[in-house]
Amino acid sequence: MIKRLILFLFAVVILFGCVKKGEDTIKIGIAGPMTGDQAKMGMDFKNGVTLAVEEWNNKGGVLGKKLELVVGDDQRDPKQAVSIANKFVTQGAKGIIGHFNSSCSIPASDVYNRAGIPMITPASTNPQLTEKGYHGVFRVCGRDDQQGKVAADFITSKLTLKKIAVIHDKTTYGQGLADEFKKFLGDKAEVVYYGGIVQGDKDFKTVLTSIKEKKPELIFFGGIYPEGGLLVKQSREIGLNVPFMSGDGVIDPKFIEIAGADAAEGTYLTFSPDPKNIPSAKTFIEQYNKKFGELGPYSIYAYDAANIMLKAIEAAKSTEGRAIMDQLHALEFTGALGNIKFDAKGDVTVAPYVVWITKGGSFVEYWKP
Ligand code: ABU
Repeated sequence: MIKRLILFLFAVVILFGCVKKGEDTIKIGIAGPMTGDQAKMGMDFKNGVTLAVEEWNNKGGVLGKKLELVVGDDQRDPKQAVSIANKFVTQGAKGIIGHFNSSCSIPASDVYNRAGIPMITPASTNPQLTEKGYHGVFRVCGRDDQQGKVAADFITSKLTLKKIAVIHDKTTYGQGLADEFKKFLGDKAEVVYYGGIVQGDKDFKTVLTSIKEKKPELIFFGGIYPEGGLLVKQSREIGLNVPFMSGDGVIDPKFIEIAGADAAEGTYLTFSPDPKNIPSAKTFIEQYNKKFGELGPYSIYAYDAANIMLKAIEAAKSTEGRAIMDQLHALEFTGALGNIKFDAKGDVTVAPYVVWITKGGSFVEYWKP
């Protein structure tokens, strides 16, 4: 009997200890590809969110509690993303920053929605994410129906090209962006080739040779930098020297590294304007450079997304999911990128896409619609 009582008391002490420990911090999940060929994107997210969380913790945290980051590596795999999402739920995360790939954010958002946990993605641009009508799903980036239109307008009105080859990587983002681009081209240009490649493949010379036979004036690619870089490199190697254009999934120094600076010269990319020209981004950039080096394309988006989530928790005076979501919908946030306000779907009210060009081994802003 006494033995049983001791065991019972021991269990109560352990249980109490766990609950107490869990209540000491507010957990924020950060999800993206932390390993594999897109790890640079995951690490950019993690760095941006880490900086935000450290700043809040140095000021005492939120609601009198310190913040604790829990990191999930989805390896850009939708199944892994769902598993990470379920793990965050079990761990008691109160807000999620992620994921990077739309193909991960969309299925993971089903899990967060069921669990009543708000998520803000810094980078998932596929329209379907916020078209599901989930109250707690937000993005601080734009959408591919906005980005695809800017790319199509640039090609038809600025470059005035008429014969376009369109390639995508068969992912939700890549194919989605290619389709939006094609839709906005309409009858202003002829799509002489349309087809998909497989993410992770390394040799695209067969498909590029087929494209060369169609004599396109430009190749548009919907996908991410590992394949984007190889497509540019290999198209130059087979003598296919037409301009190459892609979207925000390609605008990272890794693209130039993979393609080679000479091959990448003159490639066009749609993305938002350079944060270096945004006065409110100055302090963030200095701090980030000091701690992590050069900004990645989505580092500042991850930083703002984390700050927005934390401000919403503070304004809600609660870590209850619905209360945080309501604040995310109601508030206007002033971040490193400037003012951010979400519409009823959870999209940003302003998404200013511009066209960039690769010049001398760097990216520079080139054209504004
Ligand atoms: N938007 C760039 C790549 C991430 C994604 O939407 O899949």
